[in-house]
Amino acid sequence: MSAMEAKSSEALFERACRTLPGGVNSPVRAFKSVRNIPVFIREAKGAWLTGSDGKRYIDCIGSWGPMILGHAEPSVLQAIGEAAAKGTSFGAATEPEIDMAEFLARTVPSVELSRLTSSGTEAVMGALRVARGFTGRDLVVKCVGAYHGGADYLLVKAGSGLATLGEPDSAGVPAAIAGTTRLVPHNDLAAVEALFKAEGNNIAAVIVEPVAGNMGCVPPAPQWLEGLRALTQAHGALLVFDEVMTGFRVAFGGAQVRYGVTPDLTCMGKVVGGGLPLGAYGGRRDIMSCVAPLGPVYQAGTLSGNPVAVAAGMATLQALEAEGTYARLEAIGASVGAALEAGAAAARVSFPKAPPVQVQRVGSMVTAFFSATPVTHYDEAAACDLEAFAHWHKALLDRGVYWPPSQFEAAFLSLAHDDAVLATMNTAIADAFLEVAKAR
Ligand code: KE4
Repeated sequence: MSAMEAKSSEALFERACRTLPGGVNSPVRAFKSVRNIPVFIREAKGAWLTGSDGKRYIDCIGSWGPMILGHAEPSVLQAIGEAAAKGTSFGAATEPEIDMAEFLARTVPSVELSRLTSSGTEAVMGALRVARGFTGRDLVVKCVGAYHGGADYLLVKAGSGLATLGEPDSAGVPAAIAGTTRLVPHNDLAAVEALFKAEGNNIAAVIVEPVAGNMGCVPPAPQWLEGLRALTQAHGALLVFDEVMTGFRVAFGGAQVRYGVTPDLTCMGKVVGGGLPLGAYGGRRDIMSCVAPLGPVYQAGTLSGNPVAVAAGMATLQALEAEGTYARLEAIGASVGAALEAGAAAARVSFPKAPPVQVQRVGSMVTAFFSATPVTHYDEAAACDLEAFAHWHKALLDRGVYWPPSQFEAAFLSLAHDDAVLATMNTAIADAFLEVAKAR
């Protein structure tokens, strides 16, 4: 333990709740859905987090995706230091922003022009405003259970009446705004087809997480992405891939490379910022030419393209371009996926009443669903045994593994999860399943 004295998460959480809503700056961090209090983190290195009390954890969240190289990676820290030494923000054009735009144009199939933002939410808002401006249409289609950041018209749930009509899913979202969104079940092409038949001439865009991560990890059903590509093309709507989570996570260049489907617009965040605030949206030249000051769609940001964030992002992306990176990430993901399946199976052999588990994984993002059947859309995720998940999450935490505190999130592994880390982690996974099974 360094010179800093140990501080319990309990004490820090109590103090935080006096001046921060719910004690956090983003809801999922509050551990509410696992009925626990958040672990306050003091520092991190590689695959390891150190709590405010000095306890160490193997990190399976990676700041919700960005830390794919591992924490405090030397090349990233050096890039940040060198950039910051030249000044942290100019609010002016800089060459590093051109370097990043050229990198994205070279590596992401859908991107010819791109605009940098400071978050994934802003990237999505920019992309969908461009889609509406380019098509002159108002409606946006999203999947039930998908999360695309905090824009009002995306914080919607399926209406009880018209199954597809968006209703506010957060206080403060006017019904009129939610009403510009239509909802379809994830992986349900027939539902999208029906919607286009009914309102196709007013649909500006379909936005999708090509691999859903915000209902837990749900891979695209066969022909789902291809079908969306064809339907949007046929009806003059734009296909928007929200690759904030999957971009440079499931493949170099994103899910559009992994699945061979090229959208009209792509939203990025997380990994492209290397742990600093940076998002991006980009696409076909004719579409992105709508963006101000070139075109009539306004979108701006004081810190957009911030030189320190761009430095962190570029260092991360350049490291990911190294030969063998994604083979290594696949092997790491496969090791954890196998440990999850083996641990759950062994627990059921010892205790037949143990809750059933479905492991769903794409590359280095993975979810253990406490479900007897595979999860292909949100309703099936919502039917999971959330009690069992919460118990399992705490059992992992007690064994030093920091897993996403929600059944509806994906775990993210990093290149720093080496064989020694995986051995420790996979043992904890097996023991946690046994603990849950015994309690049944
Ligand atoms: P940000 O505004 O949080 O950078 O990105 C929003 C966003 C957009 N699209 C997708 C597919 C996303 O997953 C996200 C953000 N993801 C969540 C985790 N599920 C971020 C964690 C949080 O909200 O604290």
